[in-house]
Order: sequence, then structure tokens, then C-alpha cells
Amino acid sequence: MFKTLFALIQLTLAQAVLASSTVAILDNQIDYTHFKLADHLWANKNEVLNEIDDDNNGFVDDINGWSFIDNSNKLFNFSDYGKFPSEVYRYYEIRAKKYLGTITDEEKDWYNTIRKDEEFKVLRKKFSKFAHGTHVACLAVNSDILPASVESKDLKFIPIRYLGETKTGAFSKPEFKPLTKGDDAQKVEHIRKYINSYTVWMLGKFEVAISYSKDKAQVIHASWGQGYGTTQKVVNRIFEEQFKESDQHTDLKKVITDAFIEDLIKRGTALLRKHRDILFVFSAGNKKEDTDTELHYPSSILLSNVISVGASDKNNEKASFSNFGQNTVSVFAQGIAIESCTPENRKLPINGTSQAAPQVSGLALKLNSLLSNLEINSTPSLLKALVTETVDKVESLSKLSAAGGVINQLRAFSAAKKLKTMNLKEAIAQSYIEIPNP
Ligand SMILES: [Ca+2]
Ligand SMILES: [Ca+2]
Repeated sequence: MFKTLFALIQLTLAQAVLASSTVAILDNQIDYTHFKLADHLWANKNEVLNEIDDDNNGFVDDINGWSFIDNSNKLFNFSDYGKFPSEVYRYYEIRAKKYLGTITDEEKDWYNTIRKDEEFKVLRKKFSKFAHGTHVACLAVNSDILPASVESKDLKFIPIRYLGETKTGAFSKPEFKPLTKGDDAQKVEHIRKYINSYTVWMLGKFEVAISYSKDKAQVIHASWGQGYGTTQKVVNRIFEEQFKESDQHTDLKKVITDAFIEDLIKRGTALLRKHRDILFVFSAGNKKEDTDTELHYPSSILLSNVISVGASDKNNEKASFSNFGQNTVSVFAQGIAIESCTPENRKLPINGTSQAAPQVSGLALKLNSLLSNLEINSTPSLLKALVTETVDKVESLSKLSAAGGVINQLRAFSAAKKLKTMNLKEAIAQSYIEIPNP
């Protein structure tokens, strides 16, 4: 009798320690009421809706997350519901078919016309702000494939409204005001100072969001970035405003662009190095660029707690649009016609590294819970190793990424389970025997 009771208590204790894992998603607004997300929404146990900052973290009533854009707990603009015509949805569906090779001639004509329409471009940008975060969030907590002992509800996300800018505070973008007096050298110095303030702004807001998330989440996810081309555009625009020209100072602009993006990566590295206990997962970007040489912030940051994700296609080849980098892209994940949630309980297939990366965050969450359940100490570098060293190895990806392949969830779970009885190297080798490379 006592033996049975003892066994029962043991069982209850074991169930009690089963661990949930949380990802903070830094994005646009997220429709957390979507039926696929509702069970996964993080809840702040130390906060109630009473206009008081109960947990004294500086954020009043942050019961489910925070909007740094509204500086409030308003995580989604429900007034945006119903604002987008069916053409926008059709556009994404047909674009997915284009990349899958199943597009018809009639659809191709429609697609090629509408994608060049200026009014439609504006609408698409608005739709992206409306739907991007929700699409990403559903992929990060997707539980179609789970390891034994991990349940769907164990995967949690914190919506962080991060993209955009505000009028005041850490999220207010510094404004460039051209120097009206002085010589060229002084004007160039003025530009350099502005770019420094821009870098400080970008890192500052990242630091604020990390500080908010760090004691709540094991993973911080960012499906966004600033590539070399965007950096160049920022520099060109400032030169235009300062010198009222667009085709001079070519060499100087390049020097300043290079220094700008290098400094972003350097200071970003210093920032993330301070947060070794968090795993950061970044999308590599969609500009077909080599992020080893054309640096992409923040995904070109090289640290053991950072995973940069490129997009692959159904044949495990690089998706045509995806960035790549033998050093700076850690791994690939599927990024074509990825079906996931959009607001208003809808779904849509969308292409992008934005879609590939949250699958890696999701895998890291599952691994983190699995390791906890196995009573194995989970660290960002162990999670990274389990994600990147259990890939489906692909010859063509070996020069385009550090891991040289595409994530394989089941093999990663297999390796994690084996850590109970063997070291990481052996566990990974055994996982390839259990699930052979295709
Ligand atoms: Ca609070
Ligand atoms: Ca409160």
C-alpha cells in the first residue's frame, strides 16, 4: 500500500516537473486569439489587469506580452480585421504555386500584372504588417511533430510588438537633419555621427526587448533584419539629404556603408554575448546575398547562442531568394509555400526565411522541454548543436551554410534522448544510424 502511494507521489512529482518552453517573438502585431495560438500564449502569473504594475518590471498590466510600439499591453489592432481584399490572399496563394511550379498560365498573367501595380504594393506592405507576426508565431509553436513526453501546450510564445518606431523613448528613430553650414569634411563627419546614433538606436531597442524577455523565455526569435542593400539605401538617402545629389561620393558611400553594417554586427555581437543563457534565432534574409561578405544584421552575428536560418525548397536545395553564407548561415529549413496562420483564424502559404526560421525556434523549444523532462541541463549551445548537427546533409548546401543541410526534427529528438546515456558526439552519430541521411 505504501509502495503504491509512494509510486503515485513519484508519478505526480514527475508530471509536475514536465517543462514548458517559451519563445519571445519580436515582430509586428500578433493575433494571439487565432485558434492555433490561443493555447500557446504565455501568461504572466505575477500580473493582473488592474492598471498597476504588479510584478514591478516597469510594464503595467503586461499580462501576455508587450507592445514597445504603443508602449502598452495592446498586442494586436483588432480594428484591422476585414480590411484586406481577397486579392491579397490570392496573391500569396499564387506566389506559393509559382515557387512550387504548379502555377497555371492564367494565374501567371494575373500575378505578373498585380505584383507590379503600385497601389497593390502598398497594400501588400500593409498586409505584411498585419499578418507577418501571426504567421511566424504559429510556426514557432507548431506541434504537428512532438517528441514523447512533450505536449503541445508546453510550447509557449510571448508576443513582443517590436518592428516600427515611436515618437519618444528607445524605439524613436533618430532623425537626420542636414548640416547647413561648414565644409564637405564637416558634413561627412556629421553623417558619420548620425549613423552612429542610428546604430545606437537599433542596438538600444534590441537590448530593451531582450531585457524584457530574458527572464521569461529560453529563445528569442527575430524574423527580420537589415541587409547590406538596405544599409546602402540608408546611407544613400542621407547623402542625398546632406549634399542634394545622388551620384557623387561613390567611394565614400561604400566606405561608410561597410563601416555601418560592420559596426552593427560588432556591437550586436557584444550585446548577445552578454546574454549567453538565451538562444537567438534569426532569419538570414531574402536577397540572394552571401551574408559572410554582405553582412546581414543581426543574422551575421557569429556566436554559439545564435542560429541563422536560410530557406530551402522541397528538394532540399537553397530557395532561389534565400541569403546564404558558409559561416554566417547556420542551417536551412523549408521556406517555400509554408502554410501557417494569418489573423482572423485564416491561413496562407507564404515563402521566406521568415517562415524557415520559426521552424528552428519551434524545434529548439521542443528540444528544451525534452531535455528538461530527461533532467539534462539545457543550454543554448547544446540546443544549437542538436539543431545544426542532426541535419539532412545536402552537398549543395555545404558551401552555403555552416551545417550543410536542412533541419530534421526527428533526428534531433533522437540525438537529445541519447544524451541520457552517451556524450553529444556519440548521440549524434547514433541518431544518423537510427534515422539515416536521405
Ligand atoms: Ca508588469
Ligand atoms: Ca497589473
